[in-house]
Amino acid sequence: SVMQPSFVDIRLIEDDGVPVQPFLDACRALVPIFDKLNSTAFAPVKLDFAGNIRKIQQKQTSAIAAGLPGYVSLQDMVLSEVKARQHTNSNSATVALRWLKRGLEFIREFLREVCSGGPDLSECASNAYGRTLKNYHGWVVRGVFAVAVKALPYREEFLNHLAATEQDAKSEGFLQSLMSDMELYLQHLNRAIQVIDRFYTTQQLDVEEQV
Ligand code: EIS
Repeated sequence: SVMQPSFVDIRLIEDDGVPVQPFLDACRALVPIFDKLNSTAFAPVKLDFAGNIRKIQQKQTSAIAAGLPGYVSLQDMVLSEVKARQHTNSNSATVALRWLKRGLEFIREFLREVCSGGPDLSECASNAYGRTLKNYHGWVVRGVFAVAVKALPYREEFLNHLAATEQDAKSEGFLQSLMSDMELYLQHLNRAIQVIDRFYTTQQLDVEEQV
C-alpha cells in the first residue's frame, strides 16, 4: 500500500525528543482527510489545524535558511522560545504546538470512538469533543463544532475514505486490516501526544484558556 507519512514512523530521539520534520509530516498527512468530510463545514477547523502546522514549519524553515542546523526536536524549538521569552507571543511555535496538540487529542479520541465501533460518527465526534477541545472553547466556537459534527458522513463512507486506494476499500478484509492499522496508528499518535503533553505540563506551558 502507499504509506503516508505517519506517527508510526516517528523515532523519538534523546530525552523523548520529538523530531520536528517527521512530526510535521505526520500531522500534514491528516489534512486531506478534512476535505473528504464535508469541506464547507470543516473549512475553518481545517484552516486552523493547517495553520498550526505551517507556523511550526516556518520556524524550522527559517532557522535552516539562516544557516542554523534547525531544531532537533519540538522541545528544543519551544525551549529556545522560552529562553528568549517569546513563548507567550501569539505567533510563537509554543502557542501553535499547544493548539496542534489539542487538535490531535481530539483526533485521537475520535478515532478511538470509531475503532470501538461507534456506528454514529456525529456521536463519536461529540464524545471526543466533550473530552478534549470543548474545554478550550467558548459558546461561539462550540456552536461551530456542533454544526460541523452534524455534517459528518456515515461511518462506512468515512472508513472507505481512509483506504489508500479505491481498490483497497473494495478488497476482501479491508475493514479488518483498516482497524488493525488504526490501532497501531493510535498507539503511536498517543505516544507523541503524551510526550508533548508531559513536556508542556513540566514546563508549565499548558494554560487554561477559552477562545
Ligand atoms: C488558536 O486557535 C490558533 O490555532 C493559534 C493561535 O492563533 C491561537 C491564538 O489564541 O488560537 O479558535 C480556534 C482555536 N483552535 C484556537 C478554533 C477554530 C475552529 C473554528 C472556529 C471557527 C469560528 C468561526 C466563527 C464564525 C462566527 C461567525 C459570526 C458571523 C456573524 C470532526 C472532525 C474535526 C477535526 C478537528 C481537528 C482539529 C481541530 C483544531 C481546533 C483547534 C482550536 O480549537 S497559531 O494559531 O498559533 O498557529 O498561529
